[in-house]
Amino acid sequence: MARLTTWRLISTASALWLGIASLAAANCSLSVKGEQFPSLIDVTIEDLEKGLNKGLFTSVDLVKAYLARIAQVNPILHAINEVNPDALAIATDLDAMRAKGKTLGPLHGIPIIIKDNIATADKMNNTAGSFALVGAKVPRDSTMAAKLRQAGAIIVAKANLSQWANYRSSNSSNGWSAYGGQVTGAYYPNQDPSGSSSGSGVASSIGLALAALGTETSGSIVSPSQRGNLVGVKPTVGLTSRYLVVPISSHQDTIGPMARTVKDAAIILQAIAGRDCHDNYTSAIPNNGKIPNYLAALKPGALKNARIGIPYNALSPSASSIEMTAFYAAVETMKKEGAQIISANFTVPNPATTSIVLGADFVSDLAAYLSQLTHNPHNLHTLADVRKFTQTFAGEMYPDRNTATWDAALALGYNNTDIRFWQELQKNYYWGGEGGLLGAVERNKLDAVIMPTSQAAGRAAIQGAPIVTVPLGFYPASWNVTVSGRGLVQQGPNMPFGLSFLGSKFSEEKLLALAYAFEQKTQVRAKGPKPYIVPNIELGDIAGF
Ligand SMILES: *[C@@H]1O[C@H](CO)[C@@H](O)[C@H](O)[C@H]1NC(C)=O
Ligand SMILES: *[C@@H]1O[C@H](CO)[C@@H](O)[C@H](O)[C@H]1NC(C)=O
Ligand SMILES: *[C@@H]1O[C@H](CO)[C@@H](O)[C@H](O)[C@H]1NC(C)=O
Ligand SMILES: *[C@@H]1O[C@H](CO)[C@@H](O)[C@H](O)[C@H]1NC(C)=O
Ligand SMILES: *[C@@H]1O[C@H](CO)[C@@H](O)[C@H](O)[C@H]1NC(C)=O
Ligand SMILES: *[C@@H]1O[C@H](CO)[C@@H](O)[C@H](O)[C@H]1NC(C)=O
Ligand SMILES: *[C@@H]1O[C@H](CO)[C@@H](O)[C@H](O)[C@H]1NC(C)=O
Ligand SMILES: CC(=O)N[C@H]1CO[C@H](CO)[C@@H](O)[C@@H]1O
Repeated sequence: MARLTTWRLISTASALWLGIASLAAANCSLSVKGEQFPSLIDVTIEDLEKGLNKGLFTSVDLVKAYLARIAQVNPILHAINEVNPDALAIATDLDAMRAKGKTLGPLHGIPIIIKDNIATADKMNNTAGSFALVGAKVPRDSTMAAKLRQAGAIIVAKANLSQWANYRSSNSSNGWSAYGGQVTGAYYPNQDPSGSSSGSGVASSIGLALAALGTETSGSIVSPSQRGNLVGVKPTVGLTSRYLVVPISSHQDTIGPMARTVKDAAIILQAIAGRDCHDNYTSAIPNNGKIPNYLAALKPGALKNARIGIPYNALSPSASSIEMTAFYAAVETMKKEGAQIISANFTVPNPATTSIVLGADFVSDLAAYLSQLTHNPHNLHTLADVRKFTQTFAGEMYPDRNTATWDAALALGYNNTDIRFWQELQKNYYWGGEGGLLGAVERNKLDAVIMPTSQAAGRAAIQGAPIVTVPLGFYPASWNVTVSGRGLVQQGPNMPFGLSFLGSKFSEEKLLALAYAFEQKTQVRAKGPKPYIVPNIELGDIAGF
């Protein structure tokens, strides 16, 4: 009963204040200056580039449209923490450049949203969702923000997230942060958006910008990507710089794109990948740091003769039958496309887990991040300081949302310089290496391993290997709703899920090519059900019909 009421409230609110998809059905606004133009929920970088070059609209129009879309849905979805007060001014400058015939590349003048743990040296805060960091200042842009700007992208907003990238509490919820509230997904009212890049996933899924950046330690890009019917790239640790990104673990953290198409994800990855003297893990990038041309690798025929492994003994026996049925149908599709499907069992299918690596890394890495702040309003230098702040600042909702993850990390009594940490790290490297993904790839000479995205993240997290997730399917429209402790819908009608391609380190070029071929063949995103809530402001509303 309570559930019904909530649903009805949201539906009414959507219809009255926000305009749901059906209100836009006249399609006037899908015309811009007399030309048909795709909806901002479907639009690609190529579409936007064409429209900008033709003069159908400007980047200023684009920013206005996206800001209006954010304003329409954010009171319900809480996907955005802050919008960039300088976005229109930046767009004006980029428009002027374009008018003079100069562009910085395919992202020139394209609005992108970044997760609120990737710092910018501008008016926006970098909070990780915590009041502890509101008002804090960084010495310069994070390398991710700087690279986006160098490529001409407009950072239009910061996305809400599971607070501290889901590294604080044992009883919080996906997508909740003290600073931004509770993110909910766009495919069903009160949908669990998954996390921790929850707002990035929602923003990209309904077009609050062209796409978004997320961060992943274990699952935080691929999981909200699948819940938003998205393509998510979790790059090899070290392909993208973590400089001035609020950390969990230097051994596992990575930053990647969450987009609606493989092509868009590849273009964004191209812009952000690369060596950075501020993050020495990037020195592991092969070929002297030269990044492959990801876009050129995307060929519809890439599945032909590809060697695709399935670690049957590592698939969960309790997995959802809906997801597994779609997974095996995908295997048949790949066979038809000429792929060789190879049984590639892991030698350690069910490794023990350790919380020590992340805990000890966090103690060290958080302190290192805090030490770089040029303004630290609450004078917080260690995890112990942040914990104390969190337990005493009312807005942090302690103890309703506890600090159990930090309590455990501090109870270790050591950090990642201790021999006990290194012993645990070696176990991870074995489980993810020879005993797991990397061993299976090497023994079977695979191009990739595939798994349902719900089961993939941990298999690549512990040794820093890459994953690309693509849309795979949806729960049926008649599916019964299941709800978590904090009232978020876990499974429900039309909720999307994904397929993951996992591979050896720095094999993104290959994984993107396979994901592209699968996407082009199946078109799951385009053919599937639409989100229940979609902003109805389109470019025509801003630039003129
Ligand atoms: C409006 O556009 C959508 C998507 O392009 C299309 O499915 C729908 O049929 C159109 N509606 C009208 C009334 O033209
Ligand atoms: C950043 O936080 C400060 C509060 O310290 C606030 O005044 C400011 O508006 C925030 N910036 C943005 C862009 O929201
Ligand atoms: C990066 O630098 C740190 C400290 O200077 C060092 O401990 C670590 O081994 C280096 N890592 C890599 C991958 O080079
Ligand atoms: C792989 O694991 C599956 C499931 O445990 C098992 O049925 C199969 O025989 C194994 N294959 C090989 C080649 O060992
Ligand atoms: C990490 O542990 C070492 C050895 O105990 C200590 O000297 C150092 O201060 C610790 N660093 C942090 C950030 O806890
Ligand atoms: C979360 O856990 C803390 C104890 O660690 C407890 O006090 C609090 O009530 C819990 N919150 C909920 C909603 O159960
Ligand atoms: C949905 O729930 C109803 C009532 O509990 C049950 O009869 C039905 O079998 C369920 N449907 C599915 C698809 O699980
Ligand atoms: C830009 C925006 O809508 N920010 C909101 C983020 O969430 C907090 C808490 O719900 C609001 O106060 C902000 O206005």
